[in-house]
Amino acid sequence: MAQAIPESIKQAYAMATNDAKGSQLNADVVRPSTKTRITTDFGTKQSNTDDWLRVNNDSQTGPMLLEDGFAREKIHRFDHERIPERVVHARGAGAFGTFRLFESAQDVSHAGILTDTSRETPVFVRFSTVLGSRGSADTVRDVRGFAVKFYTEEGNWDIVGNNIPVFFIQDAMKFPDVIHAGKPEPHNEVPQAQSAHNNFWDFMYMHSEATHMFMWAMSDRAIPRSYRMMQGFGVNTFTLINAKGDRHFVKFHFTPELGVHSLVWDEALKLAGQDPDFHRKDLMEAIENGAYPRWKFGIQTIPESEEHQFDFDILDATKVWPEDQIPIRYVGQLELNRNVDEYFTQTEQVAFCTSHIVPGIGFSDDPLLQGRNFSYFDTQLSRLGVNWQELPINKPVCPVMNFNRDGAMRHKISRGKVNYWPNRYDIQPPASKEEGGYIDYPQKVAGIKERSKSAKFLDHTSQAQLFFNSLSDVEKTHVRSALSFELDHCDEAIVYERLTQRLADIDLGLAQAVAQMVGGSQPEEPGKPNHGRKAPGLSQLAYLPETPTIASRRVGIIIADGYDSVAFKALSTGLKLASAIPMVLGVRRSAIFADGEDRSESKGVIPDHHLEGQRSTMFDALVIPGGQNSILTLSKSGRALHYIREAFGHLKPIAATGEAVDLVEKAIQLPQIHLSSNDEAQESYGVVTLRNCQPESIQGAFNIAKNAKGFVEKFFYAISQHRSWDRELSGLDKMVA
Ligand code: HDE
Repeated sequence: MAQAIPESIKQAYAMATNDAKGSQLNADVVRPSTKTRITTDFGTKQSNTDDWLRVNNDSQTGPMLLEDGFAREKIHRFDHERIPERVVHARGAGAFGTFRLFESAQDVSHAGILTDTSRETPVFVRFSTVLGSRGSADTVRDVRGFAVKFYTEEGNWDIVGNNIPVFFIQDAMKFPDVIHAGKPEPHNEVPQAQSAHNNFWDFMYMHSEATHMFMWAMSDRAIPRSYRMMQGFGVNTFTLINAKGDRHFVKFHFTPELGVHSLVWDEALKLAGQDPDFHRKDLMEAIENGAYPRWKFGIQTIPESEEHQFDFDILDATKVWPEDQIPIRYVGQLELNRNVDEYFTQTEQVAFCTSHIVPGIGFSDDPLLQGRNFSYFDTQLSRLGVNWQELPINKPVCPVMNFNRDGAMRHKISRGKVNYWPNRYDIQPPASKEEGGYIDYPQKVAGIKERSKSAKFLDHTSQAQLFFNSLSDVEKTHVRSALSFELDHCDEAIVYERLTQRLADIDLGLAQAVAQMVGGSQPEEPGKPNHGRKAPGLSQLAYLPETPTIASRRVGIIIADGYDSVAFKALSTGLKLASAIPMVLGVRRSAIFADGEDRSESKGVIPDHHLEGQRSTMFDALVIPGGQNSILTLSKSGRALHYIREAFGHLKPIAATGEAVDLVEKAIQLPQIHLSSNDEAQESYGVVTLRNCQPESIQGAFNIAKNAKGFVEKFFYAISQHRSWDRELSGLDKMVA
């Protein structure tokens, strides 16, 4: 999948390592080469690492000797290679990058990272799914983790967020229950990485506070097209403290430059088998190709004095802060620009803690956050051991000076006669405020000790309605289908019966449609009246890139012998110029020759893949250049026809020139799709065709814009819109897939 890395990218890589974290990590990197030799863990060079020392007799293989310490060491080390996987978020992918601030937020925080616009702060980001084991598939329906470690000059700051802004529960104490209910069931360890089972939906019903979040989890947010195309949210309410000592409540946001895009469900299901590493590879491929993923970083802030002015509790993690009431202020940019050197030591051993904050940032009484602050540190102890903060990926870039000592696997060697404070030498005292010491906000606290929360926490439906009301029609349809899929996997009637009744608290039409599909009794009255309100920023269709772009989109170009080389070259060059990733898909992965190409003179084109090797699911769009013989071959190939049909069913843009227009017609067979019959480009439901393909009509400058006239422009614009939603709204996709 990875292409050769161009020189410019290598330079960017070198530059990216030239930061504080990069240089620190470089010192720890071991570089095996043809000049280095295998040694034991203790440095003795080894002459044979393949044959266990044994006693042979007359060239007959004899018994092995326990004496062979080299062999024993190799096996011992292997036996202990695994560490416990994360109890949640076990499956993930990570990358390094940079955070830059473009507007100081000094009015609300005195944190260096939020006030100093000249800084470039190194970061490590780990994306993950929640429910699956470490080896599970990337594209399952699930929440995605979005955990950012900022290596700031004042210490590590971790935002351990998700791609959905709310959570299932309001109190950390319920976390083990919601996770037990979502993970495979205890009696048979089924299903893997799925919420589609009795226990999950039973829990969703039993805890009505989960209603808002499960609506998000049933939306397209839970099947992202790429980690690079999803939002990140801190979810919990934190606080910011400015130099005057004023406190604001804050929510953190990351908004992707490429827009928010998802897979379609059938595609996600197929990808889970066809390429379980789809998201992991996508992230690596984009960074290797120099298409660095970027997010705008924003904050929503509420002054302390206004805490109680809202009809929801601002400390409740099952609620969003609606953007029409509390707008997002974008102040910075996150960019990922370097892949990891080694998965285990970096992506697996990275350890995030919500409790890791720096001066100028604080916690709130958000009951989920308070519990998280305990849990993350604790879980790292069992995953990595007590000295996990010394692992290269977790080490801050500023000095770490304290009297915490010893423990298993301690690396750091601290000099000196004293290991306590205060001491007779005055060694290593705490820092004053002026020296950058963390000063706790003097929050006044008084109350009754009890196990309950404020009354506003009891409203579990208003924002579930707000979310559903704010979705576009296609998104609403997807929620309905997702719920119908999930509840179809529940075989205990009480589970799907009760859940469909709960849906009536959100939207009667939704509840009735789902009940009809899954077999429950249809509610006749709304459980609770729908308030009818909507809020901006909840529908993901609102997050298209500001300027239409096809950067980093994977476009498959299908060819067989006899293809039209002019159309092929023009389109693949155009795609590259627009920073997309064209991939040649042949009927075989050995040389394919163009129409009229002399096989004795030319080496032909070596496709990147053949049609059986990579399926249509792995591409954002397809191009089929004409060429009589090529199209004759493809039209006799069931796989090629299925490729086009499947891409059509998954709402992907398809472009065809010359004879390939007939191929598309044969594959799709829908009179509703208008195909070009002359030298004018036709766009119809995301199918872009040009019958009489002249070189001048597919070459030259192009402008990715709505209502463009040219063939290439129309096709690129269709890709920039991600999918042809009209195709789905009119039901055409279901007639073909
Ligand atoms: Fe986590 N969560 N969580 N979580 N979480 C973990 O910590 C926990 C919650 C999130 O890439 C664990 O290091 C509790 C919300 C991410 O390494 C563990 C509660 C959000 C990651 C843990 C929550 C998250 C984790 C397991 C309820 C979104 C992966 C391994 C109060 C804001 C980080 C680990 C990575 C991981 C506990 C709820 C996000 C057990 C108790 C809400 C992205 O400590």
